[in-house]
Amino acid sequence: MNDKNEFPELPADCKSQLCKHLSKELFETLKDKETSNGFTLRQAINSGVENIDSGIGVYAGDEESYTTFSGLFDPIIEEYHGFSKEDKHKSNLDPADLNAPNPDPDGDFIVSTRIRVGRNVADLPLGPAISRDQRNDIEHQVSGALNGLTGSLAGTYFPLQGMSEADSTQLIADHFLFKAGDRFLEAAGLNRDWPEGRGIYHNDEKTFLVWVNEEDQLRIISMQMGGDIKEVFTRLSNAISEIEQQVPFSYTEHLGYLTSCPTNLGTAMRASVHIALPKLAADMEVFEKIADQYHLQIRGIHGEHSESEGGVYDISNRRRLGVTEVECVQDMYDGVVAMIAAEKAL
Ligand code: ADP
Ligand code: ILO
Repeated sequence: MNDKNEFPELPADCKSQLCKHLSKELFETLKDKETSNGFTLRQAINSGVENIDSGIGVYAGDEESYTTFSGLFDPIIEEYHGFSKEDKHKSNLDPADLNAPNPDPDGDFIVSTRIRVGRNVADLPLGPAISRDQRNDIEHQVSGALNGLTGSLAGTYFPLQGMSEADSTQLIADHFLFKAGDRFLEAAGLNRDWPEGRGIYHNDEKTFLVWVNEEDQLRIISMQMGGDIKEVFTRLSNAISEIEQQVPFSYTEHLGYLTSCPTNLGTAMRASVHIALPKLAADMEVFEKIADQYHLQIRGIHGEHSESEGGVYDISNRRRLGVTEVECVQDMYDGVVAMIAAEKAL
């Protein structure tokens, strides 16, 4: 590890957004700045410096990071979301505006559907710069609000601290819980004091879940088996408005909902299906072409940076900022319809 005040020499074949946009000159301009929470450029880039296989490589410690280090964040945001400094974010969580009849009513292709949003509590630092006490206070506040939910959203909060290894392993394998020890989050300072302050809330059916104090302070999740995307979105939209009445979220006109990773800004929404497309996946070039056309990302089924299993892929919207929540889900829906048609034609 080089001296943290020196420009990090990254390998020439490094493909991350950090490597692309952090010149030595820019580093020199930003290296002595810090936000009012004491967050520095070196902290913002540490994940990408320690993990040279990062796609992005930077994290914000607070709202101010996005302005203090705008020389680095703005071009990354522009390239990832196609969103410029002058643009304003927009929001629409109304399920009535979504056109998404089940694209696979017989269940031949879609295994499950999941839509999540990230949220962070207003007027507090984001995870990379938060203190242990602040994190624990958030857990207290958020779990209290969640425990007050009623009807189909009613459930139980399970702190990670004290959870048995067998329970957490099962929850992770079943795609409900986040993994421990992610090296990208570790280097971003997001795993400090682990597992204290972290936990998961879910209803009995595990169709509504909230992750507390992972990469973002809240990840609000709606999921179920099959391809009824509209039902999943409707549940999520209701849950967000219930929680928002009790927990104020960090939001700006320009960047929408603030998140620690710039890829999640705006709607902070990732709408995905796990879908079996074995024939299409045999020709990755065609598969990726359809994904690009509908602004979609292809992931493996055990989360980001994982591989596919048995021809099943995680297909999700790539754009999150400058588009509404309805548009994010519509991107995913339209692309999935096109992929199913391509699979059937093969
Ligand atoms: P994120 O939480 O940022 O959306 P990850 O890619 O890390 O992203 O996924 C988190 C978890 O959610 C993983 O266990 C993953 O397998 C699961 N997951 C994502 N999409 C679906 C889906 N459509 N159906 C079932 N599980 C899913
Ligand atoms: N820091 C990681 C992940 C970036 C996008 N994904 C998430 C979960 N925020 C990287 O740069 O590859």
